Amino acid sequence: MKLSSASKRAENYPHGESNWYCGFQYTAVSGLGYEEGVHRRDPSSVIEHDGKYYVWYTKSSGVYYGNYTNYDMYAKKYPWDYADIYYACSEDGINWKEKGCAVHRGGKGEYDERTVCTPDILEHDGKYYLVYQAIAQGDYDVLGESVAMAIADDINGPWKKISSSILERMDSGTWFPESKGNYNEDEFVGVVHDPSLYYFNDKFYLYYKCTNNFRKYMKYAGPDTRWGVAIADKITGPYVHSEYNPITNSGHETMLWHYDGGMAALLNRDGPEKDTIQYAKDGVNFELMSHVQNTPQAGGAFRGKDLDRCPLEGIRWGMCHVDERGTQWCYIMRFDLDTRLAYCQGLAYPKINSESII
Ligand code: AAL
Repeated sequence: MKLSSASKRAENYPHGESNWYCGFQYTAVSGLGYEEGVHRRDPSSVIEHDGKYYVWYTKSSGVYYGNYTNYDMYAKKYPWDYADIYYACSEDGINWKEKGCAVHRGGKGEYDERTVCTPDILEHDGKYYLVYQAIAQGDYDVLGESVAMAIADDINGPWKKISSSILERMDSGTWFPESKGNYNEDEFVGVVHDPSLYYFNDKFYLYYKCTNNFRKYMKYAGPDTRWGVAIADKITGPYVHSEYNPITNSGHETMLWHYDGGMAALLNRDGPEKDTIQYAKDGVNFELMSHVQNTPQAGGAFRGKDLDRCPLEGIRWGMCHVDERGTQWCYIMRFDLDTRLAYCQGLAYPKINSESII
């Protein structure tokens, strides 16, 4: 008998713990579902307050022109262009009621005049912090977004914006010093997308998508998107880009959770390690833990308590979006760990009764 390469690999691949493996199922929701003429997308994490769940998301209306606009730089370019941040609340995570606008775009000449989108929420020391993408008026792809923050004492607002952005993108082409030979700097696009904020080891960790290199499409099993992290002592900053950025080689929208004194992360959609769950004891150096199936797009997980019950407790359920480019309107759904594929011992995952549409 001989041992094949695959069998040799299997000996230590990846960590062999089945309770990191899972799949996902999807449920249509009311209140945030498909609506002609309206985009709702990029939901935040879900948090609970007084027995109700809350979620924030990008909302905009009208058709958008993508990269085909030749070339009115003021035309709505993306579904998240000319957007505001809305929020909704629910008693069961399925029937949602839109409560209104949480954060509006800024006024003329302000750094967030053109759009505010893709929020995430952190509740910390009795206050609420929204982090989100913001961009000034001008040529969307040339300007690029920054990360902004708004703070509220009450979950329903009012939200007070910090006067300037809390994070700017890094200069293009400076993040891959050792791979200059095979990485064309001209094609590298540094961004600060999908901000997600956590209180970790007495500091604030702001994770984000740090590259968005669609021109290298499919080179690394999909668009070359990766994540970065910026760390601050105070929640309002200053946030300092980690020297280790990019800290992932894959993943589109960020979704992370606390587990066992470290940070767990689900990397979706793009890159050689797409659709994997990874774990970093220090929040920076991520190791592959499992391959997962049917991952949520732009997921925002419920930030529950007792996350140490099992590795996947932090993504037991949440909200995500459906974005069918072209003619469709973006909308929000609920995701749940697939009960058949979540091997988390001793934990009863909820059964969803409503119609599952994916
Ligand atoms: C999303 C996210 C960010 C991008 C855009 C809106 O899926 O990656 O938020 O900027 O698309």
